[in-house]
Amino acid sequence: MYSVKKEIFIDSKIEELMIPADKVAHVQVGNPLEHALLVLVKSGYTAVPVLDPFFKLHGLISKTLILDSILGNETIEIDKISTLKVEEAMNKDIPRLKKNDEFIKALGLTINHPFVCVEDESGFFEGILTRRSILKLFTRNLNQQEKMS
Ligand code: 4BW
Repeated sequence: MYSVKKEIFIDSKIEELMIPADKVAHVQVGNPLEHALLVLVKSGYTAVPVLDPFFKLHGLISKTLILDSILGNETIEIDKISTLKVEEAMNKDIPRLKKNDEFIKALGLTINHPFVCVEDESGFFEGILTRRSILKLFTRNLNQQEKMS
């Protein structure tokens, strides 16, 4: 029987687990929703971070939020997709992490969020921590125990 060692909670560093900003697909606050939808469809992701031109983190945008914002009473108002801006549809109320936050905080946040944005002290975007990288960490740890037994 294998168990998760407590060291994993102490030694795991958000900085080492996160995907750095330059590898994260993102859109900008002023982009039309049409552009955001293209980025989401082409990248294959459900949601991506929203930044400003200085790389400050503002929120996230998802395919669902885009569809919701162009939904009329009984029709989809497709013209809105080129006039509405990302900042009008994005979710601003998102969880945020700092690189030096404790791993246990990140673990808790990824229960309800597939990824959590990491920002510096001034709110500049540094990357994302995904549920995948946390699951990989636990799987690697359990596999190591299996090899050693
Ligand atoms: O294009 C993909 N490549 C790979 N390798 N895996 C993918 C890709 N698209 C989806 N996946 C897998 C991942 O396991 O499906 C999961 C759910 O994707 P999502 O949420 O619903 O688009 C992925 O899980 P994850 O790696 O833990 O990522 C969680 C969420 O983080 C994704 C997406 O919203 C965001 N994300 C991940 N990598 C990203 C990213 N957003 C922008 N840029 C990235 N590089």
